[in-house]
Amino acid sequence: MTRTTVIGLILLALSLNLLRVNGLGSIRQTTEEHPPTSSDVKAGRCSYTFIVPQQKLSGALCLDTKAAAANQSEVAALRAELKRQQEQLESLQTLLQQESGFVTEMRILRKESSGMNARIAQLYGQLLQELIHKKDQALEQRRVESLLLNATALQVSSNFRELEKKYGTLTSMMSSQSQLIARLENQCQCKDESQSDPVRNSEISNALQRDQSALQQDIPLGALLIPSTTASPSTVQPVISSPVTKTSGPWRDCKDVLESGETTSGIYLLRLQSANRLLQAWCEQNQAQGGWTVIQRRQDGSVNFFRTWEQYKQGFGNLDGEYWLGLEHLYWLTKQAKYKLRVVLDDWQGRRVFAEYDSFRVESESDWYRLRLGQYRGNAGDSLSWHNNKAFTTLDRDRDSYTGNCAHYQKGGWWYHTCAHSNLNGVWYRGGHYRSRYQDGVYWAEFQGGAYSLKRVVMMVKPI
Ligand SMILES: [Ca+2]
Repeated sequence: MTRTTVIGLILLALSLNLLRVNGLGSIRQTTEEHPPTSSDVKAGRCSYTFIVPQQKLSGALCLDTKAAAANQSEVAALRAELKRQQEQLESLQTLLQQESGFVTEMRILRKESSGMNARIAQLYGQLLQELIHKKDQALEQRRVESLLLNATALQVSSNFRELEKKYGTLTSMMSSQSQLIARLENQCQCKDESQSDPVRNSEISNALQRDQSALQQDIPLGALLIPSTTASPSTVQPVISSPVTKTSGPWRDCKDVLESGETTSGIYLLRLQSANRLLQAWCEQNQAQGGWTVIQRRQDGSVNFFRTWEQYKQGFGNLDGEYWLGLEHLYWLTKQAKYKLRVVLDDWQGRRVFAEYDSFRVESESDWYRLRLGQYRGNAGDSLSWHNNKAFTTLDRDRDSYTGNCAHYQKGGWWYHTCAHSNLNGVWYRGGHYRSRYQDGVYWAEFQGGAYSLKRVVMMVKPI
């Protein structure tokens, strides 16, 4: 039931009440205006007294004035009540009018609300459509991405097959290069030393050494090709070369040679005690009072020092050029007596320095030709004591303290630690400062640093 209906019912009830009150008033009024009856006469003064038998009261009664006064006050009260109810009626009518205003306003609001509902429904429809559209777009995008991925996978697969082919070619070329090196080395052993071309030898050997570096650095295949000439890069074993000694020997070492009156530097035949083996070595008789047996020399990059354990054990190179005497020879040589080591270093600016150690020997092969060094003196700086008591490491025998193989990175065998303060068996770079991924030059860190490849280095020993 609406508010308006309720108010209407209230008004109806009030009107009925009013009618009831008015009716009663008229009845009572009628009673008041009723003409005086015989009882009114009885209420007046009587001059006569009659004695009549008591009979039952019948007919009209005399009106009591006090009661009449009471009825009048009741009427006044009813009128007041009537007035109050009329006022209430008026206020209710006013409320009813206000309510009518509210009703109108509510109708307007309802109308607006239904309009808004329609708008919301429309927007919802649009939104739904948009969502469906986006979903379709996402599906389409996924489809395109899938197509692209498939295409990429095909491309990658194709590239992989090409790389496999290239790898096969590379492996084949490496194999043929190894065969070529072996053939060249064999030819070199057979060839007369006097007919060899030192300049050509130097170039080819350096090329070989660089090529081996290139193999580690993934340089394209073309860079690995070397000229198929018959020139000799180096020898496996030290080779006899000029000058020819006047006396026959053999001697224990180069100090023995000097003491026997041979004061010319050159190649001499030595017989190592204990081992009772013969070998040739260059004797340096002009520097530092002479008597020095040269165990290693670098001067022009003519010999590849990136070699295997077996080659470092037996020795390699040219006795009048670059060479390594051999670890096994070093072991027997330094076993004969107490030797000292002298390292002579020349840079590309003509400066010469030296480092001397008051004792030097290497252990046997069973102890990996471990280095045993004495006290340093000299003006080159001490870059070898850090390597004291370290085993020898080559490309194929890793005995260094580094997780990887230091010989692999530094391109030569040495008594590596983790890895080196010096490596005189690295790549001979022309000009000093060199560019390389690794520190693989011929260097002595305390003299010119690790990124400087020295021009000439000699390692030599002499009994104390
Ligand atoms: Ca290692």
